[in-house]
Amino acid sequence: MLDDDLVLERLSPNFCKAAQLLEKAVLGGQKIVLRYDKDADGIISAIIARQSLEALASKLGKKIFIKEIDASAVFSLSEAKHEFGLDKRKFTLVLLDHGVNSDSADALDFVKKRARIIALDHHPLEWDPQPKVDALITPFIAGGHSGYCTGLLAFKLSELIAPDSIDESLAYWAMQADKSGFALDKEFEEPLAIEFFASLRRRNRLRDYEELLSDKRKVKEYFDKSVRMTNALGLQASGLSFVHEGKNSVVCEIPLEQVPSDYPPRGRVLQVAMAQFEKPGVPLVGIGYTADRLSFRANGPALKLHFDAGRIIGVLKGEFSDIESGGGHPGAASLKTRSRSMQQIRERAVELSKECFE
Ligand SMILES: [Mn+2]
Repeated sequence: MLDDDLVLERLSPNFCKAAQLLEKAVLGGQKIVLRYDKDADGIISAIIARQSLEALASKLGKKIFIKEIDASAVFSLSEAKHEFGLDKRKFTLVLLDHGVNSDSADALDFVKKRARIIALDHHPLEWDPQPKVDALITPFIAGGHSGYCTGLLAFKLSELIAPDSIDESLAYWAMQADKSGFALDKEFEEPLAIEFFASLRRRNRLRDYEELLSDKRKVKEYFDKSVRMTNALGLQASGLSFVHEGKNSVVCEIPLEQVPSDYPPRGRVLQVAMAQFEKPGVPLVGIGYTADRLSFRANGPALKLHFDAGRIIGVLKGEFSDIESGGGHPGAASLKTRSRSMQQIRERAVELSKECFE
């Protein structure tokens, strides 16, 4: 997979370091903790990690001790204390699809005293986490971009520790889930089915996901349910939208308050809602909002004209001091704020978006 890719080639020493550490951990009978973000990319990369580690262990004739933790995208100090405070023996922690943003610094410091840390992540880096971890695999230290999703990174690592142990499809599902440019054109049902399944129960084991993936009927059922749910909420939201039609662009404000906080992802509901205002070749920007969150999505023609949602979020952060966090890419970005100012932020977001097409 992507054998001549320059970014992956530049990351090769990091991949090797991670592979060495994992091999050492398996040989030494050390516990390995897989801590993964609970979205399709995170879950899939954890499945890849577990399967390849098991293959490695059986190749080495060793027993393996894997602990799974499904997590939110943030790794806080209190979580680190709760999860690892009682660990006396050295272990190896693999962070998948989260954990190297600066918010995680204290957690990393806490864990580093008792563990070797390997981090695979593809979220934009606003600082250098390398001193805090033992092996860092992120496209952003090698001139890459977030299209190198964690499922892809985990697959490349599996090629080192246990070649041919992993079904390539897993990596392609992850790429589709995270809208990577490396994804195949074919639309798979598995990514949505995995996310839907993840939302059903507070805690699933990786084995439960593997079981789901081996049951094509269940995959189809969950996929259909997910699509129906997202479409219904999206249509409802589009009916409540406020649409600004410019001469050569459309910007719409879409309320997402009625979307449950756990599922489906608001971004996907926003996509469905804004698609109702799509006109062929016309730049379209959707601004979804709740009381404290605002997110952007842009269509292809808008991106062609260099619309950049991440840049607009940057401008808004400069103008509104009560925006707590925010960022993203040209086509998808979001921010979180204290609710009082949302009305003004929304107005300004519309203004800045329209300006891009004048
Ligand atoms: Mn991801």
